[in-house]
This record gives sequence, C-alpha cells and structure tokens, in this order.
Amino acid sequence: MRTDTGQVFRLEDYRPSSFLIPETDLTFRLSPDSTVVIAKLTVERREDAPLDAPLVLDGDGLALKGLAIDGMPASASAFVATPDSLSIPKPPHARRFLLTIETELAPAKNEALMGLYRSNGNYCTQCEAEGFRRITYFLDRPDVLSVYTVRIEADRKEAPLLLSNGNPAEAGDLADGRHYAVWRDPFPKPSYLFALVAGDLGVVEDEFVTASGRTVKLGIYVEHGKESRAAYAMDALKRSMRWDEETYGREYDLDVFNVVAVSDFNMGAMENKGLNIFNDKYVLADVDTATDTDFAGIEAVIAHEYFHNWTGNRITCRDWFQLCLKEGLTVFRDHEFSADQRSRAVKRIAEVRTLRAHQFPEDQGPLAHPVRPRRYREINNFYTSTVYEKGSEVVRMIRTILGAELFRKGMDLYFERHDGDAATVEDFLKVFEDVTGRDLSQFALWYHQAGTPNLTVTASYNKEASELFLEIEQSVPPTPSESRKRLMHIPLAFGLVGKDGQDIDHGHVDGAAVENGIIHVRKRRHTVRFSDIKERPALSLNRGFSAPITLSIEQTQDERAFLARHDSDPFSRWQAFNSLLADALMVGSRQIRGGKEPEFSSDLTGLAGAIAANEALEPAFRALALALPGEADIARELGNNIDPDAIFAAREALSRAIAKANASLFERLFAEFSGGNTFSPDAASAGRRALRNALLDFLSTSDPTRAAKQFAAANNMTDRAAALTILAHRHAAKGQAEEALACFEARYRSDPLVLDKWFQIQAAIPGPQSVERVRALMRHPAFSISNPNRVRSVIGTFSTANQTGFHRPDGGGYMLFADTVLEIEKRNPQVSARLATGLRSWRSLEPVRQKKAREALLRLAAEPNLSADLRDIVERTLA
Ligand code: B3K
Ligand code: ZN
Repeated sequence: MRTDTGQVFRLEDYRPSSFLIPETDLTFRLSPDSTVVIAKLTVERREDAPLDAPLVLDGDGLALKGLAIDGMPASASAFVATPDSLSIPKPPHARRFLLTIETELAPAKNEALMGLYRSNGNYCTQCEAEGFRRITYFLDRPDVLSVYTVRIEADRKEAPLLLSNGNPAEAGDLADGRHYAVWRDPFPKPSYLFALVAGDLGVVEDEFVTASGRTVKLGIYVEHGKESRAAYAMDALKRSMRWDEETYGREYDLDVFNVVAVSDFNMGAMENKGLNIFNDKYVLADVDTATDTDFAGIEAVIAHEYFHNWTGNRITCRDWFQLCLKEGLTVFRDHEFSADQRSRAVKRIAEVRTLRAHQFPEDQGPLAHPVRPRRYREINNFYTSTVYEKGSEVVRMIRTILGAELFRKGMDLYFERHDGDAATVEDFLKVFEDVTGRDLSQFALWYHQAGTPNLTVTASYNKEASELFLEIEQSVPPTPSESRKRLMHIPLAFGLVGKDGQDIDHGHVDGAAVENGIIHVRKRRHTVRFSDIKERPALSLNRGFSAPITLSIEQTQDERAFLARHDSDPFSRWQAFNSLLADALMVGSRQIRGGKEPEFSSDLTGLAGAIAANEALEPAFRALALALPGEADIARELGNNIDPDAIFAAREALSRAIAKANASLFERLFAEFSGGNTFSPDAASAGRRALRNALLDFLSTSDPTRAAKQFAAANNMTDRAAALTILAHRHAAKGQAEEALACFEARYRSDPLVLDKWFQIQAAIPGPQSVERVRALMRHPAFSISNPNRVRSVIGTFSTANQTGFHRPDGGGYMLFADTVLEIEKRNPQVSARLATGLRSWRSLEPVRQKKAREALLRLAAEPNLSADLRDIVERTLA
C-alpha cells in the first residue's frame, strides 16, 4: 500500500513528458503468486526535450527483476530502481531506444484490486487511474499514448481464455500444458486503458454490423452457468452501438468488442479499449435475480463504457485534472441514451434526484471541488459526483444554450479535430466557440468554480399595466479555498402558466437576454419585464432542471399545487409537488422536535391521491411523484442542526397520513396494477411495477399482509425485493419479516450478488438496533470484507441509507463505521476512502451527534500510516 507522501499535484504544474513511448510490447507469464511481466518499451525523446533529460518511470510497489537498454543488460550504475520509480539518469542519446523491463507480481496477494489481481480464480486488471504502474515501470500518465502488443501465457486448464485489448493476432500451445495468445491494439492509448483477462469463463457471443457494413464480433464473458443472465447486457450493448452511430455518427473501430464480468471490482466498470471489465452487478440480470433498477443500471453502464470508446479512448485526457472531459461528457451521453430508450421525463427526474442526493451535499460540504479541480493529493478521490454528474449537467447546459443542432456541430468538430489527442476542457469549449462564434469564457466558470449557485427570484405583477416583473439575483456560496466567486452564466428555462394551465406567450420581454424560453442570467441582478400579460401567471422556473442550481422563490402552496397539477413541463410538475412534500416534512420534523404531533394538510394528501389516480400521467412518473423526499434530502434542505430521528418520524407520519387519506383509492389502484402478466424489463412495465410498489408501501403503513402475500407470490425480483423491504422496514407482525428474510436467504444463498439485496435491506432497517444488526451481518458467512460489493451493501448502505442507525446519538454507528473503514483500509485504500466520505456532512448535524462524528473522524486521522487515499478524505473532511 502506498502511504501518504503529502504530495499535492497542481494543474499549473503540468508539463509534457520529455519522453514518449510510441510502442509497448508486453509479455505476461501468468501464475497466481509469481507472474513475470516483460515490457519492451520503445522510448522516444521528444524533439524539444534536452539531451540530458533523465528518464523517470512510475512504479507502485514493484520489484525489478531485470533491465536492458537496447538489448544490453543495464549496469547497476546506469539506473536507480525503487518500488515506486525507475530512473535512468543518462538515457541513450539516440532519439529512440529500447528498454526491456522485467518485473514480478503476485496477483493472488493483490487485495487493492488495482493493477493485476485475481477475482474468483480469474486474472484481471484495473489500471485507471494509476494502476498500470503496479504492473510495470512506465510513463503512467494519460498523455503518453502507445500502441500495444500483448502476449499472454498461462496454464491452459487454469486459463483457457486469454484476452487483452484490440484484435486477436495469434494463439497456440506451449510446453507443460501452457498456451499463449497475442493481442494487438492498433489505436494508440494511454496506459490506464490497458487490460488483460485470463481464466475460465462462459461466453455469450453475438455480432454487430456497423453503419459502414463492418462486422464486429461481440462477446460477454461471465461465470460458467450465468450465460443466460448476460442476454440483457448484450441487447443493451447493441442498442448502444446503434445509438452512437445514429446520434453522434460514431462507429465502433475494432473487429471485436469484449466485456468481462468479475465479482471483485472497486467501482462499476472500466472502459479499457475493446475489453471492458465490469463489476458483475452491471452485467448479470434476469427476472429472478434483478430488479428493474438493476436492469436500468446495466443498460446505463453498458452504454457509458461503450460510449467511452470515443469520449475517453479515441479522445482521451491530457492529465487527470481533465477527468470530466471524458466522464462528464460520457455521463451526458449515457443519460441521453437512456432518455431515448425509456421515458425522457422520468429519466430526467431520476437524474436530478441523484444529483441532489450526491452532488449537492458534496458541493455544499468540505469535499467541494470544481468540475475541473486544480489540485489533488490522490486522484482516485476525484471520481466524484461533481466530476461525473455535475460534469454532465455542464455539457447539458452547453446544449441548452447552443441548441441541439449547433451542439452536434460542435461535437462533430471535437471528434474531427481531436481524434487521437489527449485533450483538455479548453479544447472542448473551443469547438463550441468555433462553431458558434460565441465567447464561452463566462460559461467556462462552471468547470472552474465549485459550489451550487443560488438564484433568488421575486415576482411582481401589475394588473393595470399588464406587466410581470421578475427580479433575479445570483449568488455562489463560498467553498473550501474559494471564498470569492465570480458571476456565472446560468441558463434558466421558464414558463408562465395561465389559469387554464396553458403556457402564456410572452411576446415582449426586456431586461435580460431571454430566448427560446430561457433567461440567460449573467449578472448579479436582472430585472425581466414581461408586458401584455393579462392575468397573473404561475411561475414555472428551471424547467427540465436547465441549470444545476438551487432556487429561492416565494411561492404560495396554492401556486405550487397548481403547477403540480398543470405545468406542461413534467420535471417542473414533479418538482412542484416534491417541494410541497419537502416543506411539509421540514415543518413536521420541527414540530416533532418541539414535542408536537406533526400535521399535514388535506390539500397535500389529496393532491397525492390526485396524482396517483391521474391516468394522463405515466405510471413511472406517478411513482416518482409519490416517493417522499428522502431523509437525507430533508436534512439537506434544513441545512444545519439536523436530528435524523425527527426527520424519520416526520416522514413516517406523512406516509401514514397520505395512506390514510387515500386508503380506498390506493387499494383500488393497487388491484388495478396487479396482474399476473409475464415479466418484461421494458420501461413501461417497470413503471407499472414501480407505481404498484409505491402504493403497496403506503398500504402497508397500516397492514403489512399484502406485502407478505406479494413476497410469497412474486414472479420477479422487483416485486419480491420491494415486498421484503416493506416487511423488514415497516415493523411487520412479529415473525413475518424474519420469515421472509430467511426464505430469501435460503433461496439465494449461493448467489452473493443477489444476497447483496438481502444485506442492503437489512443494513437499512431504521432504528438504534441497526448498529448491532450490521455487526452481525458482517459476521455472516457470505460477507467478505475484501469484496467491494459486499462492503458497499452492508456498511455502505448503513452509512448512506440508514440515517437513524448510522447517526445513533451515542455515536455507536460512527464507531462501527470507523472500525470498518480501518479494517478495509489495510486491504483496499480506494474502497475505504470512498466509504469515509459517508461522514462528509457531519457539520450539519445537531451538536451531540456532531461531536461524536468528529471524534470518529479524529480517530481515523490519528491512525499512523494511513493510505494517501484515506488521509486525503479524512483531512479535507475535518478541515
Ligand atoms: N473510468 C472508470 C472509472 C475508473 C475509476 C478509477 N478509480 C469507469 C467509468 O467512469 O466509466
Ligand atoms: Zn466513465
């Protein structure tokens, strides 16, 4: 494990490398405990680099076994090798020379899951961001692009399958039951995109004919016996390939495209050129084992990694500060893909919910950073919601500002101009400036400035003059190390909704640039005057969530209820109702803290019923609308002095109130949406299941019998898991929950991926007992502290989705959390650091919990020899 050196990397320190490696030739002699890697690197001095420039290659925990320069063994005085670097102070003067480097690895002992490691007896790799240096010494930086030839040798029995990037070139037998395969990737790529897989896996094969008529062989590799569970992923892959051709004119470029599913993986998946490696959670699905959310997740991640082939691989990043260049853009592309495949409105609402749940607290807490950070200590800690999700929102705003046509023109220019490059955010913005002639420098602040901007809007209507005035004021709150903020360009989509629910045509406007239904806020204050407005309209602002901001606006409950019923923009319609629910919950939680019973208006509970019953709305939308804001959402809205128990109680009370007010309606709708139809994972069917399960949750607040029935009769995992969650969380009659949990466990005992749902459901059971419950789950035979999926299911769920348990006032949750983080830290720093972000909002807690949370953080900080990953998170969280 690399411990912290305290080194800070700065964007302004970027310098091109003095040396390049145009060709990389790797040989792997695989064995679990001593794999030999022979790297033949063609090194080239950059034309403008000085002759006396030393060559310093990156390493991480490496053991050098041999070094030759131009075929001659290097003398001991010619180089300095440490586990973390290989320096050649006086490299040959020739422009090009050949380095032959031999290293030896023990993949079976690699628990960090970076570099070459073992998962379920198979060999696999993960190199982004800096894992390649755990395989061999290299210029392990994304602006050094190389053409790779990879030869893999392994025992034929242990590893009949040998895969790497690019196209297969050669294969054959060797002595002693071993065999080999050679792969060649003609596209120059950075080392982080290198991949190798060797092992014994089943495969699902298919073909895709590209728009220009080339046939691509597709393969998805999974554990033997799970092939049928890869069918949906294959279908999603083919749809992604077609979509990228149709939407962006991007064709796939190799003869083969392989996806491998592994069970030990630090994140979701990895876009290695031609050989994507996936967490099996994002590949395996069928009716019996996967929920609708799982199916949607697989579709999105398959698409995301595939889309990286152009946005990430063909055009990569100059340095890791530019991470959003590939990630934000590729998230935007996968969001649009899912919107096209499913319901655009529902997808947009789901995106915003995710952004608010993850990115907003990041932006508003100690770990806030710009979409393009300027400094980092550990790059692994910057694969954040800000880089990904806010990064995607920024690209979306570019499209909103430019319009779809010019956006596409800019993207075409980006691909044309930068194919084969390691590019920057400036390069990306420049293509849009060039196709439009616009100056995007103010807009570029979205990349450079952290923090969630706020717009305060005040409306006044003058009936005599038929005029509506909007006063708009922008502010960007200070964030760590950025106290002064500059004014941003915020595209605010809006509508004025008349009494009949129709948008009012706002012909005459002055005060700020208003075009195509968008107010372009660029100054601190704007006054927008609409004339010829005959009646006071309802204001629908930030339609479609056109900008990732918070809005402060005085709006009556009636006005919001009106928008919830009539707004033509589905996002704003959802938003209007959701904000009514959030307000009610905030008031309710204050009442509870004041020792009162919370009260909810019949207007609100009635509106919930009206939405549930509105057949003009798609079921998935109705389900989303009925989902109460989460406990963490309410905490974020409240901002400080948070008491999670009060929020929880308010939420429970509102659930009961809505259920009670709509009992017979919900019962009728529940029956209407029940039906023994055969399962299909399509979005419309999933929407119907979502609505029915939302209704079931309400109905179960008084009587969990229906949930028990559904659990027993379910013909798909969505309904089964929903029923089990209700039984376990809603204090079902004694024994009912235990019985269902035992039944689920027995059924899926041998399938850890499915058992994760069982872990998650239990780790999220609210209440003070959950600390002990989670400790017990961690002793379950199926739990493993070295498997990231298990860790995320148990301790990850506990710390992010169990507010009352994790934030137990005596600090018991934090103690368990700190113990576990340290336990994982010894094996896998990346996972421990990610987990540790679960305490980032500690300052917004009420004083008693705040003190306990701080103690847990201080305990982590006091630990000697922390990894760079964890120390970085802990120190920034405490700062
Ligand atoms: N690019 C990878 C993420 C790698 C994370 C390294 N710590 C997956 C993705 O975003 O597609
Ligand atoms: Zn990505």
